[in-house]
Amino acid sequence: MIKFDVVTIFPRMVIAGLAEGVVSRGIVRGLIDLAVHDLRDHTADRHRSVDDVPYGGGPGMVMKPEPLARAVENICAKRGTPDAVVLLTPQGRPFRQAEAERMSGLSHIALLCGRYEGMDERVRELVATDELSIGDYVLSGGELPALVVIDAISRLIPGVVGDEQSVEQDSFAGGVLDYPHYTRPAEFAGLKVPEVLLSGHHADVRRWRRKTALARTLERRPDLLDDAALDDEDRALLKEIRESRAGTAESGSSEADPPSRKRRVR
Ligand code: 9D3
Repeated sequence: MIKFDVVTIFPRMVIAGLAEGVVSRGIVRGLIDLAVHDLRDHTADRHRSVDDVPYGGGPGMVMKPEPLARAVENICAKRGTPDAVVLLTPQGRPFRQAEAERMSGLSHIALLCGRYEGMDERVRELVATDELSIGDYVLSGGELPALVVIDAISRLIPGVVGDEQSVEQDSFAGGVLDYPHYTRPAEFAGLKVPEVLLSGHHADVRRWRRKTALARTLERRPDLLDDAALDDEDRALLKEIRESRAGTAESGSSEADPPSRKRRVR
């Protein structure tokens, strides 16, 4: 059983985001214990203020430290002291699968969602153990990132995802992109499923999938290959891919990605 506590000024947004799918099932199955806390319930003033003007001037508002600190104290008192108190901020280290794997080994994680220009820096100094960002784009707050982090961690908890094999495969793929998937019919809109997938030759299928996965990764996300878990067969396949490409002119097509046949309307 893993415990999550989320602190936010938009509790309904967080609850709605977790009310369906894998996390919801994990909660129903008793594998995940999730509590969402309204930051305004931890204010002390008549107006229930959660933000104030920045010292030093400048645009926007800053989240006050006291309500956030009180919300975390309340979590400690009522739900136990979390193993991690995570601030979701654009300044955080990038949240990746390795981080999800590390955190899936913890028992209790609190997530604090920022809004406005950010949180008073003393929250980071006094209550946070980790600061995470989910990527280099500007969002309006930490709620969607908190949902992303909870989803990625939860699906690593045994029993949360129905099909344990698919979770195993994600880690087995060793940090390369997925291979192309096909289902029936064998021909759709004039496009045929690659012959090898119909052949019943399991070793050939496995090799084709690994090769197309590696070719796509090389083409779209070569950065992933630096950290990917590659074996000798993978390195041989990558050599084949690079060599078959060497003579080919750059034309937006490859064995991983045949040219798009979509008819574009201009
Ligand atoms: C427009 C304000 N920006 C001035 C440089 C700073 C800024 C403050 C707060 C930008 C975004 C936000 C709100 N975003 C988050 O709280 C956030 C976030 C994100 O925007 N992108 C990726 N990951 C995350 S985690 C939290």
